Amino acid sequence: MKVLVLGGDGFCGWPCAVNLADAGHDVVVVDNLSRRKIDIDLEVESLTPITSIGERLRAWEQVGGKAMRFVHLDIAREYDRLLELLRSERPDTVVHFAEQRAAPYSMKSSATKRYTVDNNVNGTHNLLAAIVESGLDVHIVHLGTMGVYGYGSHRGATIPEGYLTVEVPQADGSRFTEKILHPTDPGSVYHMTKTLDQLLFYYYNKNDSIRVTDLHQGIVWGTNTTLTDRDPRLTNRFDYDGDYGTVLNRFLMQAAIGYPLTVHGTGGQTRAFIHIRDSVRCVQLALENPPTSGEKVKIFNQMTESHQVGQLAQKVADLTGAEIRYQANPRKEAIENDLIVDNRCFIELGLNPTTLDDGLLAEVVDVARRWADRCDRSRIPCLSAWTTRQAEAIRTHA
Ligand code: NAD
Ligand code: USQ
Repeated sequence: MKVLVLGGDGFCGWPCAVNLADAGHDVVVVDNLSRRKIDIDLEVESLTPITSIGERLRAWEQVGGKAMRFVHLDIAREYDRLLELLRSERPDTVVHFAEQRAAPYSMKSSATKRYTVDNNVNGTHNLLAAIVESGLDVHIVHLGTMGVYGYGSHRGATIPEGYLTVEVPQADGSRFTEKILHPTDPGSVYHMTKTLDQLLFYYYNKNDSIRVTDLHQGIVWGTNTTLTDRDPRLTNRFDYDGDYGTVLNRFLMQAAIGYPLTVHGTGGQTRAFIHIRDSVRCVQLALENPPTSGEKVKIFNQMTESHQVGQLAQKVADLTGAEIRYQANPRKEAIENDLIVDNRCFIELGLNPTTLDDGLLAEVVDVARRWADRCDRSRIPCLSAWTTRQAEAIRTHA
């Protein structure tokens, strides 16, 4: 298959692009390198040293992978070039990772809120409009988030894969049932953009029969896959800072450098997780099992397990002897929540979930130890506060 990987230089996108090329697909990586520029602005770097995109692609070709091409393009701002790219490449599938993906970054300031909305919503809409204008039949595989469902109380209900069957009462006392998009409840401006994406897909699927698979992905942990491990120049990025680092990788990195594990609030927040190797595998499964013509948007919950943040910290502490430090929560989020998730679609397609085993956790700690001297400890605290109230709480507890 001919595949465009939008955002293919990023944490999830790079190992995915390499995996698709290895599976024999004809891959074009499309990225505006904005993630690398944000690192420069934030004065922080991936814990693992990553090479330039050019070097990555040369290395991939040299170690025996099927060559990939690179197109430097901003999908949110360069509509005409995006359309031209679709017309010239005529892809079967576009895998769409190209969004600003950090909730704390999205909540830093009005400027980062506006950038996140402009970038994410325009990027997704440009892609949809360009596919319609091109007249091509392209399958979009989009990386969405479990966060669209929200982390309030689901009162013990299992979160279905995208759609909820509801009963609607009528004036005459009768009821009818309908399958609707699961209500959304975003917890940050970033998460809100993903709920808007979902609506854009719904509309373009209904109006123009665009084929879409929307992957509601949980928090990705781990760093390399067997393919990015093949050569140091292929190494994947490892975000650890307070804006881009995600919780489990942060705990593992903190344990590696002897920094107390930063649990927000009581640690009662439950979240969905998936290892990077499974994330890569899921994207391939989604791409190779497209919706049929006229089928409504396919929504898969791309996660393998749920964990409470405090329990994760305890598990890492037990494994490494790290200390845990409870912090004022910079986010406005439920202190505690349940999270039961249906993920049958991928299991039925053959996903064999990688669970949180000690060996894999230790592997991430080893990677972090190896690059510990690249860590800037001053960048570890999460300082992006959701409201002035949270900002004050962080200041008081500092
Ligand atoms: P990332 O920031 O590492 O990668 C995103 C890539 O997209 C970057 O290389 C960036 O330069 C590029 N990009 C952003 N805006 C662009 C634009 N307008 N035009 C072209 N390129 C652009 O993020 P990631 O962790 O790889 O996440 C990828 C996708 O997966 C995101 O959409 C994110 O919401 C989703 N996701 C990530 C996680 C996670 O834990 N990392 C979990 C669930 C969902
Ligand atoms: N948390 C801590 N300590 C930390 C960092 C985070 O306790 O040092 C807590 C947060 O308060 C939150 C939870 O851990 O309750 C998860 O935070 P996170 O930064 O790991 O994840 P999140 O902000 O939800 O975002 C990440 C990705 C995003 C993706 C999302 C999937 O950055 O792109 O969409 O995970 S999900 O969480 O399922 O919505």
